[in-house]
Amino acid sequence: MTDKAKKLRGRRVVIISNRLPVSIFKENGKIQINPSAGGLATGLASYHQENEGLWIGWPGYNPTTDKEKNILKNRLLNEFNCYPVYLSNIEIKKYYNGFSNNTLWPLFHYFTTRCSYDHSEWEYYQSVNSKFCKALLETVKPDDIIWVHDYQLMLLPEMIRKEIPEATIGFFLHIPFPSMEVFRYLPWRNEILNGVLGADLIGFHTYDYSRHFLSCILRILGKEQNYGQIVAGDRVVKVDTFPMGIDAARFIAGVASEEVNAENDNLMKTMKENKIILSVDRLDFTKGIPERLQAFELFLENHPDWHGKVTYIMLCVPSRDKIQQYRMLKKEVDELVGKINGRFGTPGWSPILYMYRSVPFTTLIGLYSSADLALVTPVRDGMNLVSKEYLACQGQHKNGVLVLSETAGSAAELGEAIIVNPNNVNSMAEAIYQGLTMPEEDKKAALKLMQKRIKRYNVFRWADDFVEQLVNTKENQEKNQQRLLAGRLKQRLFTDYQQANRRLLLLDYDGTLVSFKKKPEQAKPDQELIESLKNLAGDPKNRVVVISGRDRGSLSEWLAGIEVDLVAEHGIWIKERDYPDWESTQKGNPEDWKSNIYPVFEVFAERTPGAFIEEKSFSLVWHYRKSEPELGSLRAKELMDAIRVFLNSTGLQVLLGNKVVEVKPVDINKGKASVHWLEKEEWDFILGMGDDWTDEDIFAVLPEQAWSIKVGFTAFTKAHYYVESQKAARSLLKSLAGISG
Ligand code: GDG
Repeated sequence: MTDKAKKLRGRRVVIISNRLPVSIFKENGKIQINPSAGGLATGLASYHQENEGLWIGWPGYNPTTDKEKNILKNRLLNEFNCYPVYLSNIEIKKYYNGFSNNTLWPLFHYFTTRCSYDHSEWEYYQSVNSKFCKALLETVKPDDIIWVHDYQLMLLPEMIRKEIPEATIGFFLHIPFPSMEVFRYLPWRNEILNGVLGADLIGFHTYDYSRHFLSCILRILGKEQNYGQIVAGDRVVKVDTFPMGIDAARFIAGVASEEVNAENDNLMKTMKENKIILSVDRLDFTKGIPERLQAFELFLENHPDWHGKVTYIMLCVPSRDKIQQYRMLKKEVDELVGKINGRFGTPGWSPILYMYRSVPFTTLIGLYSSADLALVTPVRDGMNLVSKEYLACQGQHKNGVLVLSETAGSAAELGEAIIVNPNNVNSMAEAIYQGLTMPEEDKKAALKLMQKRIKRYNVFRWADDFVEQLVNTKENQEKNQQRLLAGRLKQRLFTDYQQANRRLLLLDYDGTLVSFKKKPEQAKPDQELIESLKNLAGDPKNRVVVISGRDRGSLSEWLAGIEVDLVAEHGIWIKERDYPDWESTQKGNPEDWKSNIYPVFEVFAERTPGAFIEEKSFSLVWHYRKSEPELGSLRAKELMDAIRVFLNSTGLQVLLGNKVVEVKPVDINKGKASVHWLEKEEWDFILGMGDDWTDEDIFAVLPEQAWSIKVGFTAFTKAHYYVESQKAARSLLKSLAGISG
């Protein structure tokens, strides 16, 4: 455990997932509490036991009386550190079998034609998520670290955030996050994304899933990311990759135990000299079971010399059998197994030994340790812990081979396995042959490398890593919070302003005074803004400068009659309030360079739907606000690279602004323009406010004691303070105007 994680010992980790790590059963009228099956429950249970946190979830059983509910609640709390959320039959039908497993599960695994989009199931999904939220509120303590798990509870982070704004919340998705093209099918896509964004840290098994999520956040919610950081209100939310591990030591110790050795001896007696192929999965359409059976059949067909010498033990754990599609899959698998055994079996040999049930842990690791080859070939799988568990159990009795599907999350870490396309039956059949005939040294070498990784990044490292990053993210947020211009800080600004006699206000226009519009010419000031600026500029103690990248014409027209100073085209033109005319800070003829650059801009505009060119007297601007955001930013970067070649020793520069690429003379920037006013007088109050990269030049030239204010949060700025939105910037100016008036 890392030092940082040790420091967290004082804080309790509260895990919330659909299922508890233990399930309640009633057998012959007696209550039994057993460990739950499934990747999340088995993987995290070891971590939970070690940390003595709290786990909130459904125990798989619904007590009928309040008395029974309380008795079981107390037992779960005292014996297992678990807190139950009881779900009614209709809730299980609609929220669990319905929206979770009939909508999100198939959609996130790319089975789009299996998805149902049922409004009443969506309503239950919402109400059950709020039921989990209520359960948390009943038991949460102020310093708890809350860790929400998986696709059944994607609305929960936002719900908790509303109730406890300062809470530390992590969210981890155990299944794949699909690409934008698939995710967008979901009618409630915005709600799901916003739900998850209530967390401070959002984790996925692989980089691809993180990438898909960030792309959806950009293209559906319009939120940009910066190194996996997204601004949600006044919080920076972090998205990152944490490939889940297993409790490797538990498996390794298990293999050495007497109980498992006895199981192995029995198995070996039945199997004689036969090689054992093994697969272990929940019976689910994502696991590629029919395709795998077809591959085994083809292997037997192609390699008759292996008949009677190999047995495929197929362990399928019953799953979601209330759903029609799962019952149909069960029928298909039963028939395929019957067909293959009927076709190749002999009185002394059944090619497939099919178990449709759950087995005890010792039997499971007995199977893992004695199998010569494991077939893990899901069509899609978030991670797949079975592949790691199998490897952990190998090496003591045998050096087994792993045949692994490229679409399992674990394939990203287990590159030494025989990697297959789960839909390519031919290549899977060949992989079985290759695995069974592989030289011992090759098997051993591959196994060693993979085992080393599995032991190192185990489930404890994984969970500590997540929790540590969550706490770091929260600490960073708190630091940022101190820079938010609100409360006492805002009051101090007002007092400073009130007490000053010579005040300078340097204000950006688009994104600061007015919101962004699809067309630049639509950004006219409204009456409220005109009033605020008139009041501010009318105060004899004030000098108000509007510093914009816009052309002279628009600024003169829109701000006519207000006593403000103006800067156009980032400082190419200056108009002081007491003079009627604009003055140029530039010499030379811009047409010379424009004729070279314009055609390049044009080519990129043609290749990028929605992009267009704006020509100003001393600069050229390529806008992509109306383009598809990912294509736009890709093209913007390409355009910058293409332009740079022309700019060598021309005295020009290319800048990436807010959805614009701009070429203009090097010595022009808003900072230089600001200096013009900064040097005019001994100011005793200076405020600079802007939202864009180009406004960073203003912040850079302001003296230390000035109020430099970024509009909208970003982790990377030279400004000392920030306001959360353009609306907040306007409201701040209105308050200052009120003090003036
Ligand atoms: C989800 C994601 C992701 C299976 N049969 C028995 C048994 N198991 C245990 C295995 C393993 C777990 O169940 C299955 O885990 P997987 O990871 O393979 O798959 P899912 O249940 O679909 O889990 C998956 C996982 O969450 C974690 O993030 O990897 O992608 O779909 O631990 O050992 N255990 C016992 N008897 C059995 O018969 N005792």
